[in-house]
Amino acid sequence: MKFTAKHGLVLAALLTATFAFTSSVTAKNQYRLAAVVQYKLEPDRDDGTRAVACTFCHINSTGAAPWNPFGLNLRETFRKESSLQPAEARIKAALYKVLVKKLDSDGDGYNDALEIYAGTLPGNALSTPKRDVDELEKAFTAAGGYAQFKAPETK
Ligand SMILES: [Ca+2]
Repeated sequence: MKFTAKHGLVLAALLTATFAFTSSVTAKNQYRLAAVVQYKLEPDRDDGTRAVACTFCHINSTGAAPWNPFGLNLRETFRKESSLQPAEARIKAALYKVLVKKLDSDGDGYNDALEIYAGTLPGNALSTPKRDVDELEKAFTAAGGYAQFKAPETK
C-alpha cells in the first residue's frame, strides 16, 4: 500500500486526538495531585497506584464530566479565580476557598473540610466520619482549622 497525502491527514488527525486526550488527562491529574498535597491525603503508592482516585471529585473513575457534588462546588470556585493566573495557582486557591465556604456538599451532616480532615469523601454521602460533628470540629480546630488546607508557599 502506498502512503498517500490522505493517509498523512488521517495519521495527523489521530495524533492530534491522542495528544488532546493525553493532555486533558494530565491536566486533571495535576489537579488531583494538588489536592493530595494540599488536603494532606494519602500520596500515590511507590508502585504508581493511586491512593486518591479521580472519584474524589468526579463521578467516573476516568475523571472529566460529570462531577460529584463536592467536585461541582470546587469547579465553581475554580472558575471564579482569575483566568489570567496559571491553572496551578487557580486550583490551589480554589482548593482552599471551597472549604472556607463551609459547605456540606454531599449533605451528610459534615462540612467538606471536616470530611477531608477525617479522611472521608466530601462528595459521597455514604462516606462519613466515625466521630460526631462537635467532637470532630474540636479536633479539627485544635489541628489548625481551615488554615491547614491553604496551599503550601512556593519558593
Ligand atoms: Ca459532607
